Amino acid sequence: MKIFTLSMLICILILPISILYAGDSLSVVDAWVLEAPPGMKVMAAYMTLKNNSDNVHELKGVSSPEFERVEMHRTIIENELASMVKQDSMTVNAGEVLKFEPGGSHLMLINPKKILKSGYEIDLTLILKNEKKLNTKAHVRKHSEMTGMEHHN
Ligand SMILES: [Cu+2]
Repeated sequence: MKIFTLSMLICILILPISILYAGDSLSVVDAWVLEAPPGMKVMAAYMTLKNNSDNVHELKGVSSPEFERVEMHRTIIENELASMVKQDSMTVNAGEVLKFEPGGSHLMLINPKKILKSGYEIDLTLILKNEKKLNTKAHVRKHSEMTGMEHHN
């Protein structure tokens, strides 16, 4: 069919262009929040930051309308004990990927303004150096929905 071939052609043409335009930017992919038990005052958020540019990008902070405040935490293991250290900024070097993931760096969402169950979408605003902002949506997931995790009952 003609329409089909045409749309295929458009797709083929658009794809390399969008990759090209991503060339000078920082992108955030797969942001999600772990559902917390009722009454919990903090939730953890995870995401992947991709720096497709030739410049260093610096994340200075994160905010969300659903929470009082958001902190960036790094997990450090010392004497077999894991502890979280608040970070004032996090760097994504040129061409590199920064992962916020369970057991590693994460966002700490503090004091939710309402109960946020799985399926809910949370708005996150990443504040970069030069006051540039990057918005993303993070889906709340149950522990059993964690990527790469099998759920057995
Ligand atoms: Cu933390």
